[in-house]
Parts: sequence; structure tokens; C-alpha cells
Amino acid sequence: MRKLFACIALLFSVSLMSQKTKLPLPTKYQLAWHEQEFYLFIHFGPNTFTNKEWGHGDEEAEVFSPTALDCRQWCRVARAAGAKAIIVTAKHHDGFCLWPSKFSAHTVRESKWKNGKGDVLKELSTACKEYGLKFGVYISPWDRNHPDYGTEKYNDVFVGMMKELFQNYGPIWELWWDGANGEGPNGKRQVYDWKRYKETVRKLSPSTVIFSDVGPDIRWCGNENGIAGETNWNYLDTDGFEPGAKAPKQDILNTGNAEGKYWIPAECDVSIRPGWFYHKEEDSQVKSPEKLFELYLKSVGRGANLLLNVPPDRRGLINENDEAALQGFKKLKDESFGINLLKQANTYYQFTRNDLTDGDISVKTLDKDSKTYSINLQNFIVELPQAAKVNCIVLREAIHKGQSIRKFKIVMNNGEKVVREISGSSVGRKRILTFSSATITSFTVYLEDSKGDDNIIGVSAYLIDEKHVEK
Ligand code: FUL
Repeated sequence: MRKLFACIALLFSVSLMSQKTKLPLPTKYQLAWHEQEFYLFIHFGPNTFTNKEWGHGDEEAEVFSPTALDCRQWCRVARAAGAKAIIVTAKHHDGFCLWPSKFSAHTVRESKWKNGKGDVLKELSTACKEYGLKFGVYISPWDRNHPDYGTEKYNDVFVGMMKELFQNYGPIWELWWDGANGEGPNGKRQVYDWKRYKETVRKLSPSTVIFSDVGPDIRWCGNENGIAGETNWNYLDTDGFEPGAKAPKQDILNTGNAEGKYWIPAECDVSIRPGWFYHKEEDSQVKSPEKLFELYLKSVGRGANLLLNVPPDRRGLINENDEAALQGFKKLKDESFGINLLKQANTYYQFTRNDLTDGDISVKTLDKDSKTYSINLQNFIVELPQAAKVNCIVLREAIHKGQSIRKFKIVMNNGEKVVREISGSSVGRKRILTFSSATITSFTVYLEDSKGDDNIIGVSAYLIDEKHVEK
């Protein structure tokens, strides 16, 4: 261990950890959420059959008629793609409920599917358990069907529906409140009781993380392209803001607030197809494995999570084209990050904590005189035992201690001279940096500015397919 550690020369002080500034911290549920990294979104409902994106809520419930719905197939595909969860549109803007809610007359119960006895949420929540996937639910506050929408009574309806979800289909890992908002069937706009909604969820299921434009737990990344800000703070100021029209500007949601008061990390949602719902004419427009990998680099690689929508077709199955693209993406990701060149070269300190690691973790904590010290790395050198061709370096920050790194630089050397230099601002849970490949023997990470202590918890290096690197 110590021998390995010698491979990392610390340029500056090794100091005891002391919080310079009190940073907002994630809750344990948010911390666990960060580790889910990549999961699937499922848009499924009447729109699948009417070929719409936003149903009006006036469609007959009968249009919902999958011929071979199989939630286990969704789970199999998700697992094979390396996704760790599924979030399903339990109710989209058309108000149609994929479960037989007693608060609505526009549900699976009113459809002919399984003679009105079907329940997509039951099938999916059960399948997720079987396949070891977390289960999440999207529920649109905007409801174009419900007669009470636009009146105070609708708040009771929405709360009642959420109670049904938690009581009958839990545990629910993530709850998604969509910010889109328009008029109800009565021509009215709703005044949402967000406070009550939140209290309801906290009471029924404290472990559920709630997503909306502004959290309270997870924020929208400000676009539907699946791309986080290159600078991405896990902090956001939300006092006085609300989901929807009253949310902060999209570019703020994209980067977060550097000095924000709350820990509200970004989730990047994007569809594998042009639309959110399945449309046959888009069968040839499924994103390629390469495109999906690029999105992964621009979401997860910037410290956010990736929520990739894969809409089942009219059979109720994930289409073959989407499945193939997902398989290709998984392969590309595995191949790219399969060999950590630092690990293979055995040049780094083997990190001893397991709580945040996924195998590519290196430096932190130093056992000295039988006491455990955390080290403030400041700047550090990684020396490779032999020259290696590299075009990707991954940094990880100990986010359970906050997000402190504000500015960093990595200078790569080939033993004689500097061959590459890259820089950035935020690190966060994971920062994947790519650059034109170079053969190097060492690199130095300069942590040039930080808010609290520098919390680098991991460093690894790879040679990925050159076409995916940022030039
Ligand atoms: C938006 C909705 O209007 C879209 O239909 C889709 O559900 C997307 C994920 O969120 O706000």
C-alpha cells in the first residue's frame, strides 16, 4: 500500500481535513441517487396509440390497448443496458392513469386492456423488484382530463393519487413532477399546493427523492437534450421559485448556482427517439450507440445523472431498434472504461473506502500512526510506471463532503516535456475529461481553487475511441 502511495507525489501540504467553509451537503438518499448514474424513462399511455406527444385528455380510454405488454421485457432490456432503474409515466398530461386510480375516471380500468383488470404499475413495480431495478414514477401535475383541475379540489386529487402510488406500489425510489403546465378541461389553470405535495411524500416515503425543475431533491438540467452544464454545481437557490413557469432560468438550472443554498443535483432527461412517446415513423431515428455514449459523457461525465427515455411501442414492448442501440451503448461504455490505465500500471494508492467507489477509485485517507487522516491533496502527481497512450482522465470528488473544487488543471508530461494541458471548473461526483490522445508518463492535477477542502476521491485514466474525445 505504502509502496503504491509513493507513486503519487504530493506537491503541497498534506493536512488534516478541516472544513474551510460550511458547504451544503447531500442527504443520504441524494448520495445514493448519485450512484444510480444511468436509468431508463418510460413514456407509455394513450399517446402511444394516438400517435401524439401531448394528448388532450379527451381520448377514449379504449385507445389504450397494448397487445403484448411485458414489463419484464422492459426490465430485461434495462438491465442489459446497464441501467439501474426505470421511471414510468404513471400519468402524463392527458390525465390517463396507468393504474386503476379511484380519483379518476380515465384509467386502465376504463380501457379494454385485460378487460379493465390490468395495472401497469403493479406489473412494472413487481418486475423491477425481480430484476433488481429501482422503481420510479412520473406523475404530471398538469391534467387535461380531470374535471377538478383548476380548482382547490384538484390538490386533494393529486395528493390522493400520490398516496395510492406510495401505498400500493412502493418503494418508490424517485418521484417525477413535470413542470409543463397549461389549462385544464375547464379552461382553468391550477394553483398547485407544492408544499402539501412535498409534505405528503416526505410523510409517506422519506427515502423517495423528488424531482422537479427545482427539486426539492433533484433538479431538471434545463434542457431535454440530456446535456448537463460543463460547469455543473450540485447547488441551487430555490427560495421563491417553483416548478414550471416560476422556475429559475434554464441556463441556471443547467449549471446550478456556485454559491447555492441547497444540494439539488441535476438529472439529464432525453429521449432515444425524437419524441417522448413511441411513433412508428421514428423507428429509423433511434439514437446510435455513439450518440448515446456522447450523451453519457455530457451528463454523467459532468457529475449529473442520465435519464434516457425508451418508449415502448403499441405491443407494449421496447422496440428492437431501441434495444439494439442500448446494447451498442453498453458495449461502448464497457469497452471505453474497461481498462483503467492507472490501475493496470499499478501506480496509484488503492483507496480503502468502499462507500462511493465503483472500482476506479484511488487516493484518499492515509493511515498514519494507526489513526485515519484525510488528506488535503491540493496538487498531486500521478506517475505511470511506463509510458501509456491516454485520452481520458476521470476525476471524482468526495461529494458526501460537499462540492468544493472550483477550478482545476491537469498537466500531462511524457518524461521530457508537457504534452497536454486541460482545465475545468467543477468536478462533482464524476468528471470525465477527454482530449486528443497523448503518450504520457505522468500528470499533475492542480486544484487551483476550492471552496472547502479539496475532496478528490478518485482518479483514473483510459484510452477511449478517439472519435469520442473533445478536441
Ligand atoms: C415535458 C413533457 O411535456 C414531455 O411530454 C415529456 O414528458 C418530458 C419528459 O417532460 O415537460
